[in-house]
Amino acid sequence: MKHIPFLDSHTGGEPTRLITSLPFDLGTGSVADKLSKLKAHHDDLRRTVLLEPRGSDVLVGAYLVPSADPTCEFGVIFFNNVGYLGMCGHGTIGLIASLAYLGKVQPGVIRVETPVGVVEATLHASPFLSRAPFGDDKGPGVRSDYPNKVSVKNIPAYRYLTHIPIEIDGKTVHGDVAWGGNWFFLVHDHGMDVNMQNLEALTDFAWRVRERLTANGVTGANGAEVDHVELFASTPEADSKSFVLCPGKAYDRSPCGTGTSAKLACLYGDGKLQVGQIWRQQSVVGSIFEGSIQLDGDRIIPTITGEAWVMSEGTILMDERDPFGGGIR
Ligand code: PYC
Repeated sequence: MKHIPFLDSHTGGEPTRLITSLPFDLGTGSVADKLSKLKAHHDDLRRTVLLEPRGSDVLVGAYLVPSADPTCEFGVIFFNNVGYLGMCGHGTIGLIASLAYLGKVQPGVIRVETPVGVVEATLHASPFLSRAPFGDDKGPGVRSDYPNKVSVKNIPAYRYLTHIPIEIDGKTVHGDVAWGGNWFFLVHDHGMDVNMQNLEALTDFAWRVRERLTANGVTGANGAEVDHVELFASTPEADSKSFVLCPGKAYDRSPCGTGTSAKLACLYGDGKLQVGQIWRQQSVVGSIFEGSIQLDGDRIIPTITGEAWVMSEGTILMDERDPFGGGIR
């Protein structure tokens, strides 16, 4: 029987399952090299950690790995129910808050190597947008004083394609293709209600948009699959509200850090966002990320701020006899 410790957090409602120590060696290469080895030799662990009956489609996983970049303190590889992510904004916020809970980081700047580049997280000393819903005392032996507000300076983001038409049920909608650490299709003229009562219809619509993108050959740079779809709406509570469908058909409960980065790139491209201006992006469940930009040539460097809460910690038990212990596939 193998034992693998985990720590679960959520960032604006979206969970991150952190694995701080892997049961195999991924060598000394870059985090991108480590990801290649994971894909080639150890994908079973991703399924074991995230799939039912132990996990669920909603979970995003994070492997903490050594960084090869000497300026970084950590490396991280994010994964989901169907594969691996380039970067993950909510996951990075969850990672840093979890490391703070574990006493492995202090408030300040923490550089993290991801498969798509280095991100710079700032762990703030004080709480942020809301208080923990269960009050200060979360039970015996559980620290409730760890800092949990994190800003993530992401890799450069940019818009790749503008106003691409897609036909769904005889109606044409338009979207932009943008990179924010993953590839997104951002749609505004969908006419759907973006709220919790409409989740099934939103999921169905966004999934069909994704299928159409594939059918129409709409890709990101170098033929990359556009595997995240964002539907935007207005809200009195923030600058924008969004429903984000992830590659494995689960929707993001957070406003999506990489998706908000892609959104900021499009806003900047449209002249609707200035350097230093704060953009408040709300998720379909009501959580909020704050975003702002700096410039890097024709790309933007987004910074996304949110807060994460640790929820549970435990040990994954891998019993070789269990027919579903490696996940229901
Ligand atoms: O926050 O970047 C993000 C993210 C990607 C997929 C789920 N969350």
